[in-house]
Amino acid sequence: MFRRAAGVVLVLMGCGSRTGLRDEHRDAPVDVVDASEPIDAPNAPDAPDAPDAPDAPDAFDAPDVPDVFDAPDVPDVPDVPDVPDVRDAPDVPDVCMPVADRCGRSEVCGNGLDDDCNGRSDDGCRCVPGEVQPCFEGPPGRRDVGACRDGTQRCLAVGQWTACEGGISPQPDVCNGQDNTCTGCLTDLGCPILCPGPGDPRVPDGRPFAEYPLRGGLFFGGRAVAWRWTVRGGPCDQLVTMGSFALTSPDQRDAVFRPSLSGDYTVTLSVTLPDGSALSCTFVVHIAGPGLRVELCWDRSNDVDVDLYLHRPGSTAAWWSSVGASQPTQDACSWANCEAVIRGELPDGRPMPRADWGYGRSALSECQDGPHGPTWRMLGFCGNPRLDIDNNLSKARGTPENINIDRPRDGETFRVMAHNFTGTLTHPLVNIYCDGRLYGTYGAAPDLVRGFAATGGFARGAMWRAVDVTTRVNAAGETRCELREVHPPGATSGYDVTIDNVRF
Ligand SMILES: [Ca+2]
Ligand SMILES: [Ca+2]
Ligand SMILES: [Ca+2]
Ligand SMILES: [Ca+2]
Repeated sequence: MFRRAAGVVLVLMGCGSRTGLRDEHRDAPVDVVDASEPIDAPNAPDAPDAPDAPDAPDAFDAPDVPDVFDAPDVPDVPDVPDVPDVRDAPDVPDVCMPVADRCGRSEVCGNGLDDDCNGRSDDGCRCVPGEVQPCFEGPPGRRDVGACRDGTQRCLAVGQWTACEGGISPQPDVCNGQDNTCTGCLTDLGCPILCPGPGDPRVPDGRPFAEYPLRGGLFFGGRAVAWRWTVRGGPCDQLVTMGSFALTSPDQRDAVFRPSLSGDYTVTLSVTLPDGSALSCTFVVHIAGPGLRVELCWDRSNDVDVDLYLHRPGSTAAWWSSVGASQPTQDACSWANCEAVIRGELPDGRPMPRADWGYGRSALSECQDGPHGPTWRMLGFCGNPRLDIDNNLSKARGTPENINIDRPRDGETFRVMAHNFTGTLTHPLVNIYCDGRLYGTYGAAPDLVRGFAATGGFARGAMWRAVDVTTRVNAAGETRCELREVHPPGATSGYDVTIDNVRF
């Protein structure tokens, strides 16, 4: 503990007054967005002019309006591949044929669909606790049609799926440029607000730590008296005080969203018109970091220090050489050997070598906008593996913690462990993202990790071995993951939490 505290002080002295993630956000240059980011891709539309343009209602017809506004004007666009029961006469070509709902008599398991159209996807199906799957809680035929978009559902410890959360399911239609009913028939002509659906170039994928401009003028070109942006994030955002993102100028036409984690973020824009009426858009922004991203958060991230460890594949060495050891072994990536500044020490007092598992270093673009960006820029590379955020209550608090491997190899297995450094009882939560998709979440309510506290001060204390992650990387470099939750030795369920036991 003392050694580590001293290390923290050194870091602070050596690297200036970086007192927390929030300060990092404030200090970041406003124009960080550069041409390499997807937001500014060449085909991204420009924001229409200021909202007080004299011919505001006609703004969408202006010649410089991006093409995307014209897309919804085509009434016959929806491609209806298989409509088994065509009720309308075939001699009415101008009437849009809604997609078939494809409701069945029974639920089909494992597809994330509500096959029997009872309002719940994969209800009654068995699943592996902790796993997460994409899901859609509308009629199966409307999945990915119009505004509809998948959410995710996670498997509870009882082996059943939660409700589908975070997606967009069919809604009564409102005039907003979207096919809200998700039937493939868009009737939204001349609407005052034009909301984006999946795949819309106005809402490209983003990357962790990169600023994501939210430009209200892309969606509403009329006169407004008030703007309001809200963002809802992933599983950790229900737990940590600072959340997985920062949102600046949320009451302006143009706001900036800055995510620190992979995953799907639900963004809502609300616009108040001069007559007091309101319009709104809700859409999903996908933030995709490459490779494997392990994220840890806990419910007392302001006053309890928990540390994330990722074990080197091909080794089952203990996490520490002994219960009384002051430094972890080098077979894991952690605060000791994976941050921009190395804080771990060898027995002779020299700094621990940086974790190197043979992947090569990553380009600066992977980490330079993160909380340790200035130090990584001085080094000229991003570590790989790398600990991007260490919530250690001095440099950062109220944040999640995460470890990334930007380019993992195929077929390697990594064990994820959380260590309660402070010792005070808290409930940790681990999320596993691969190529930006959430594959698993462990420790979320109601399946809290129990007994994650240690008496007796700063011995090795409470450790939770959460999950073994096996990476599947194809020839194109795409990463999928297979997860196996870790249970106590000999058990087939339950969390593997130990006190003062440093075994793998
Ligand atoms: Ca199903
Ligand atoms: Ca169902
Ligand atoms: Ca609509
Ligand atoms: Ca920590």
